[in-house]
Amino acid sequence: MKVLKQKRIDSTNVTKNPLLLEIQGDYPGKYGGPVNINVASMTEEQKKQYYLGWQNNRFNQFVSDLIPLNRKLDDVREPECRNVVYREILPRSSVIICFHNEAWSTLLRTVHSVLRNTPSKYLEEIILVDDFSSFPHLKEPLENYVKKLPNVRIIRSQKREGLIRARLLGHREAKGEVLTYLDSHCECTEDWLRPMLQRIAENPMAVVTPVIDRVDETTFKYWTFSGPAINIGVFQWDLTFNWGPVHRERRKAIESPVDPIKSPTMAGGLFSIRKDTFSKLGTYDPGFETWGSENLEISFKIWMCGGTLEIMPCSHVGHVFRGSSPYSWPKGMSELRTNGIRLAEVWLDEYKEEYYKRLGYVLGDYGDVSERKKLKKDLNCHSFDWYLHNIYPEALWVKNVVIVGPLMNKLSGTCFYIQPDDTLAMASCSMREPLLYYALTKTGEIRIDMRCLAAYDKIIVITCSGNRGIEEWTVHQTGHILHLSSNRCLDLNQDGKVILNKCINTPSQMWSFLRLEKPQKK
Ligand code: UD2
Ligand code: MN
Repeated sequence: MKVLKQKRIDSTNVTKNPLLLEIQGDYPGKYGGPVNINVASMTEEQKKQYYLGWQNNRFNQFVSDLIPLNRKLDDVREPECRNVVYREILPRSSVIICFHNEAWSTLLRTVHSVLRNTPSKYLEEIILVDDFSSFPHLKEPLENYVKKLPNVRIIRSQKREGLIRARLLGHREAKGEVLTYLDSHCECTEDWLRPMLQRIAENPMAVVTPVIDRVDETTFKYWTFSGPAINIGVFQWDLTFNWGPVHRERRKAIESPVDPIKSPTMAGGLFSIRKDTFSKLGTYDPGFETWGSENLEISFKIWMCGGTLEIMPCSHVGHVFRGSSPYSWPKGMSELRTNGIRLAEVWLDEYKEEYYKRLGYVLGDYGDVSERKKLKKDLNCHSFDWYLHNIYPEALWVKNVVIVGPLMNKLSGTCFYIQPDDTLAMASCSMREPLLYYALTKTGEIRIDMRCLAAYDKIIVITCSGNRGIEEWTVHQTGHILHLSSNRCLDLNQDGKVILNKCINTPSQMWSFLRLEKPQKK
């Protein structure tokens, strides 16, 4: 991208609205700083509010409420970003924010941050899509407040649609040439939209995301990622999204800190796309319920059907990441699996087997996907094999798998399990949980996706590094799993801990990969 010296453009459209003016003096959370509170010294009433805030949102609403809606953030961009020359004429964007029972302060801080950091000439409108919330503050109070803001309107679903169909409501209503989606707990930073619009102006099939920074769910501190700390989006074979490092080969293609970074997938919530491009690609599968899979669907589709997906390093938006979802799932968590199966059926070709193995081939009723398959055919899209070879070759390790399945210890009858914090434990083998599925590769790795079982002074799971000294294992007929470089065997001690031990003939050192046979068609 061309970089030249140029004076900064006026980047705000809000100087005349008193609600949007910057607050002077000191206040909690200024410049993205943390807000620490002492719960012990709170009144009983405050404590009640504090715990309720966590319960309703799974983030610290109490702290969010203390921070002004107009808090000023540091300019987190790389210095080079200030010198990028943008086209004078760029397409205008609708900003679509879907929410279900969002807190007042996080929702409106999202809206304020858009208005304060987007020149009005690029902002067609802000559409708030209420996905059938029940919180009273999101009814009339929100309506009255929004009337005082420029260019913001609310549309409401008539029943709980889930975030995917809520986004489709926004897509239908939007007037902008470009659509920019945001979650309802974001904070946009200085000039966040222009880099994305510019990329789309250069290539109408470009889909772009900002760098998604982290607004701490406890203190609301704004943590930014830049340079090598920027991760790309990837996926795992249980069809979940993950962040991944930019490997050396990819890095070579990036010449300057302002260059777009190609990303195999997107996290899902924050991106810009031309409205007609989104339509042409068949938007989202409307059969996706509540949450999940739409992010991988759109990612695969963009790459496989003629588009590009990139992260714009000069565009930064913060998002409150949280550990679990606070809202109800009308049809239960099994929707998540059904979404995944619909995704795999349509887009993964023969690779869907990898996912189904991990589900123990229990697919259930996932509805009709023939329309989606037709769409893929009509768009003349590349195969998933093409996607892997050309867009995400790091995932091709799956072709070298000897066996995949839960790894059971003969003595205990329990299976090896990596807890979400990467520590190891044993668990019931019948638990159908992706973190239970290990793959032995032809090169002697024991993998769970991009992570490898490794041993030096302890046994841990690390991002696979290709370091054979610590990551190479041999599985023997006897069931022994030998760690090659230390010449010791995987063992389960009396406390139920997985350790390395001198190899002897004992059941605690015997392991087997449970085979997951594909059921025969009746
Ligand atoms: C991530 C994405 C999210 C979405 C999801 C997969 C980011 C930062 N977030 O999860 O946008 O792609 O992965 O589906 O990339 N909502 C509704 N109706 C519902 C449920 C949620 O409108 O039934 C809203 C919700 O208020 C929020 C947005 O959808 O604004 C995303 O939900 P989330 O914040 O729980 O998802 P997140 O960030 O964990
Ligand atoms: Mn979110």
